Amino acid sequence: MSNPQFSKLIELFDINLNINEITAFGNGHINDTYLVKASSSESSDYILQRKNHKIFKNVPGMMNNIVISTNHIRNKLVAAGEKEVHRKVMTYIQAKDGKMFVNDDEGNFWTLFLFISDSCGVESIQNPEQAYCAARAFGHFQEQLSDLPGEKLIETIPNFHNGISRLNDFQIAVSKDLAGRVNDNQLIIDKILDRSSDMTSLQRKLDDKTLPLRITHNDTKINNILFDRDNNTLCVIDLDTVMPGSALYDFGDAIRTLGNTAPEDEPDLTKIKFNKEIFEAFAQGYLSEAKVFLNPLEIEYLAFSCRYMAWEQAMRFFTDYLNGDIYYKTEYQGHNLVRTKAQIRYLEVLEENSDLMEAIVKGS
Ligand code: ADP
Ligand code: GN1
Ligand code: MG
Repeated sequence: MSNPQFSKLIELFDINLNINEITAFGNGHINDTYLVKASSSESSDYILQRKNHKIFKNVPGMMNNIVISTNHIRNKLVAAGEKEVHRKVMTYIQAKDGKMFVNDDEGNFWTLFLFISDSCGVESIQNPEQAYCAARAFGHFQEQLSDLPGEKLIETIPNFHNGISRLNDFQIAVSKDLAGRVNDNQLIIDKILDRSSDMTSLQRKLDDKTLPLRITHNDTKINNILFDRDNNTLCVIDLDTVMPGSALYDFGDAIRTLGNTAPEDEPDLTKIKFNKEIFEAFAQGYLSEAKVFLNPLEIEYLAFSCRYMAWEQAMRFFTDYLNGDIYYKTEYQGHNLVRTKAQIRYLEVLEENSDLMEAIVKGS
């Protein structure tokens, strides 16, 4: 898309903005993100984002979720006398027609939100203090939304972290074998299936309501938190998947990236290790915020949730590989297979450390 086309889209939003430049930004796997720099330093910068409507099939519903949850958090921050509210919660800009998105000629959905200046995201955790702060931010986010009635929010991706439904999608992908990739990868299939009965127990406990549904973030990768220059957390971003879910998804998904000494697509499996100090700091930080609303069974399942999210993610990457790489952005041929192998190795590492993790949670 050319700059005049971007400018035409931005004009549809309800702001006055003289644009200096628009550049591609961030490295998410789903949406397309652009930084919109204002020509005057007096004016704020913005982020223009094309939402992936093949994945988020109900963008208006998703934006409604985001408005409800950010307004809920904003009201609390204002009531608490917070001075820098726009740095502590995301601010989405309305279009001139009152909607929270605009459409281009091809039917794509675009959203605009305030760029939080002097902030940075981190791709890999630097030290236990940072993990403690990140955990508090995710725990606090859940706490801020804990009194928001769940019925108000839709499921932006139905059954997003439902292990039974994910397993079903995986089994369909294996039986269809659309890309002819099953034969070479039987060991991976076995490793996923061997654990399926244990792993789907989480969903069974949600289905019979032994575990509660809450409003959760559902994509708690470390790069979905913004820090300021002094390493303090500012706010949780990437709110597309905020919807009813289990608190365990957020804890487990954060440890999926934070607790791993290597990136999620590390090809050298010997580099994948469990970072005990980071896990300890994260568990302490999370529980310092979340102990007030979690029930005992949720706390008991925290260490398990880390294995669950690694298993689920391995299965999601592999399902996409079998389907011919149609969901996640990939950087090279076989990227999803590399991601799958790295997630499975990480899952094995977590299994080797499960007693230690249980003990750390108990002591936190
Ligand atoms: P994706 O869904 O593709 O992961 P994100 O919404 O997470 O996209 O945005 C991509 C990156 O852009 C983030 O990792 C972060 O570095 C940066 N970013 C997102 N929102 C903001 C914001 N409001 N202010 C500053 N930077 C942001
Ligand atoms: C996607 O959009 P991004 O990169 O933050 C995915 C997550 C996965 C993650 C794996 C909507 O997150 O669920 O855990 O990739 N988001 C969606 O890196 O599927
Ligand atoms: Mg993101």
